[in-house]
Amino acid sequence: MAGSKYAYVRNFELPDPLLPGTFMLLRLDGHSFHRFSDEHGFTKPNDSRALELMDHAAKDLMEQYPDIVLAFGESDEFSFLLRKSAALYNRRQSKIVSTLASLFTSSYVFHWAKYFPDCPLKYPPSFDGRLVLYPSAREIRDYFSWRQTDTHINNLYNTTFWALVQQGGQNTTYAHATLKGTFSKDKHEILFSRFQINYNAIDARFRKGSTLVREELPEKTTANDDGAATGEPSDSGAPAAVKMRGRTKPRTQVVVLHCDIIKDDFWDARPEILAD
Ligand SMILES: Nc1nc2c(ncn2[C@@H]2O[C@H](COP(=O)(O)OP(=O)(O)OP(=O)(O)O)[C@@H](O)[C@H]2O)c(=O)[nH]1
Ligand SMILES: [Mg+2]
Repeated sequence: MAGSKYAYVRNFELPDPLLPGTFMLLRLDGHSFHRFSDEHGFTKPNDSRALELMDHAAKDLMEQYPDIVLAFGESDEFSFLLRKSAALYNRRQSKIVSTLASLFTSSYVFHWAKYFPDCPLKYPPSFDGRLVLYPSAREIRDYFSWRQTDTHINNLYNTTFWALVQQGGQNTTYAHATLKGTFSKDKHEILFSRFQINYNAIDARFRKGSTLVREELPEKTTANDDGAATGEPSDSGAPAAVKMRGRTKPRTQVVVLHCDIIKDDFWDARPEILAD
């Protein structure tokens, strides 16, 4: 089909394929959430409503994109791991990053009122996205350890900082000065001796972030005449079992955990996450 004389401009659109057979790691991060959290009155240091809303948007993404095998979120960011063999959008980088960032953002806005019933959105939030390729399981393990260590460092600092301000009556400048040069054990000590806070007893959501994985649902399906599963969707809205190429895939649902993902236990229990 002959194009118009203008159609040559299409030739300037360059392909941006991602290397095959590599893990894709997509990280989304709230744009200027320092301001957004202020304007919407997020509680300090952690706002459970805001964190649960982030989890909800991440869950929507995992339910829409089966190639996402793991997600980890803290503060205003979420990381998504896509399996090595993912063929999503022919592995076109901009298509993947822009579509997933867009769905996450619209989901965040879509569910906003459920989590902030008394606080209408003042302006539309946005999230940036970046995609990095990693060649092996080692980098993926280290990536998630990096993010969860960041969660720990930030949360310990913020928890101690806001205890000094909110309960200790220090102004923010003074609280920063109090914490300057302190080690982890010093912050634990300040929390415990001055404010009777046992850091390890703080909600695991704040200390460990949110980890989203797929878990198999207990068998609830009945076989019809040709052996195909006819399970009803569960209450959680998880998809029913699907018969593919002669075998029935187990029904799964996305669950939110607040657990350690640095040590081996989490990964040993879920070898499918790093499988091809
Ligand atoms: N009060 C409160 N603030 C939060 C919470 N979660 C995230 N934030 C805010 O969001 C910011 C996230 O950090 P960054 O992503 O580094 O900062 P940013 O302002 O979003 O800037 P860019 O990402 O570079 O656009 C934090 O510094 C906090 O100000 C929360 O639970 N409570
Ligand atoms: Mg941000």
